[in-house]
Amino acid sequence: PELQFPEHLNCAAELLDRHVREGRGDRPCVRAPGLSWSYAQLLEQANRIANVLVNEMGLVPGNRVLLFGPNNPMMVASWFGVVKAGGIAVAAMPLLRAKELSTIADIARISHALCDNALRAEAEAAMQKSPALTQMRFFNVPDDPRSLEALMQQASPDFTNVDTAATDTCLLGFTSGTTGIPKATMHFHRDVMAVCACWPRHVLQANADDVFIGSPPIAFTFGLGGQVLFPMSIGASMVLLEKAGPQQLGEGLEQYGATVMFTAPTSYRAMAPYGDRIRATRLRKCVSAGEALNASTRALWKSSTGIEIIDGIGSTEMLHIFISHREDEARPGATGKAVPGYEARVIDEDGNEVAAGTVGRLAVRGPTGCRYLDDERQKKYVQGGWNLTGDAYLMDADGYFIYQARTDDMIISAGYNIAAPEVEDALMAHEAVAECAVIGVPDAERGQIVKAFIVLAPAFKERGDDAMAKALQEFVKQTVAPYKYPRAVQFVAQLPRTATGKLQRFKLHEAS
Ligand code: 3UK
Repeated sequence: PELQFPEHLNCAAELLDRHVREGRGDRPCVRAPGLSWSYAQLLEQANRIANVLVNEMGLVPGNRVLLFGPNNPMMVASWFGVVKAGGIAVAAMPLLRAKELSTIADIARISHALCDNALRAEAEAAMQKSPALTQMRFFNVPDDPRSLEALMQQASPDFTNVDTAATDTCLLGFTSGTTGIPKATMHFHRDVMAVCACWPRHVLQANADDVFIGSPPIAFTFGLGGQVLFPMSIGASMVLLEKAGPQQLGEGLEQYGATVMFTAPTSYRAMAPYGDRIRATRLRKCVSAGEALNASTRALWKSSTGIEIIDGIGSTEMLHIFISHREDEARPGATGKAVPGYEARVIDEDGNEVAAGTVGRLAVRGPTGCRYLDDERQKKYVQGGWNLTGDAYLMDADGYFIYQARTDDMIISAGYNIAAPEVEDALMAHEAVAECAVIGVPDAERGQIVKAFIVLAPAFKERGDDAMAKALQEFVKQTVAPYKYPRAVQFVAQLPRTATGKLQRFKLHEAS
């Protein structure tokens, strides 16, 4: 890929202003319930916000700006307003509460905030706790002269973008905290353009007529890329849904004629029963990331909708997807190959590449990479120029990367290495299992034993007894090596998850 960037680069100018300058201002850009903005209209909103930030809120380049709201047009306009003004966008998950928000505000030294009025109470409580956060305005407020919209009306629709360096930071991403502590990573204007030039161009291969839709929050770099940056990098359009559960996504496909969808494996499973309705929509490309896509979910979606899912592993640290595959290269159970522009390999504890077929630690490098605010963490994550993502992978003889587990989720029982997700996949194939999570728990004899937490499917809700546990154990022994079966089984009503839907295994460890 062409990854040479000029010394001066503002990614907002490339993703937004460029389309208007080159005559595509009337093309559709943002769709949401009751709203449709062209590129020119989004540009005007973003320019007004940039003017408010600079003239009314005293923003100077380098200030960190909290963006707090669900996926809606004002969130996107605000993101571009901040970046145009040379600020650093720090988007936070709408589910966060005041305490978590103020932690983020303190770690990121946030001074300014643009928040959705629906989240006003939490935002204001966070402001009380974080003294550096002094400037806050709310959007989506009807008839309030102090609202962001009211200030925007007074502001000029023109704005000269701040002449940022390609290596100036434009966003801070917070990891979702599967281990409990949020970590902040920096990304430059150049990084945003680099991710647009790699995976979307070489793997996704969408075009300007595509309509993107998806569930991940914009505050999650998966959502920011998939639903905002990637469509805009090719002059396509996005559908923004504040609530994007399986049902809303399905309705969104019908209502807006979306063609490219980004969501996670759980959501594909939930939508799969509605294959006939989905086949009647314009949906043509489906992307899964955030957690491993097992072979059965891939097969289920394919048989239901006719569409082969594009799987991809990405991370907040790397900004977006670095191992993936095109639809026609899909291999059930594999994540894919290194995205053009990136290199990936599997290494041992000493950093040496292991042979094909051997499980080891995933190491990646490319045009984007991890820059934690915290130097100690940084040293652990980036070693010898390679980013260690914390995932256990193996590469097969054909160069496909096959996910095993988070490195911490490899269970060692009586000397055997067992990857938790493999046992989970085996359990998921049983009709009584809606969701499950597997961990290793201490055991005097075997070191660790495999323990499964199981959420039963609605039809089996009342049957969480010993007989069911036994049946599930036998079922697993039929499909994977018997030593991997869960010796302990616990039925639970739900599993602990982060705001991005990731399993919080540490909470299960605590509960065991
Ligand atoms: C796991 C996957 C197997 C893996 C993300 C796409 O998930 C994203 O970022 P996070 O920082 O988490 C990163 C970790 O999640 N993971 C993600 N995708 C897959 N495991 N198969 C996959 N396809 O453990 C990884 O290290 O929350 C995903 C784009 C941007 C992102 N930030």
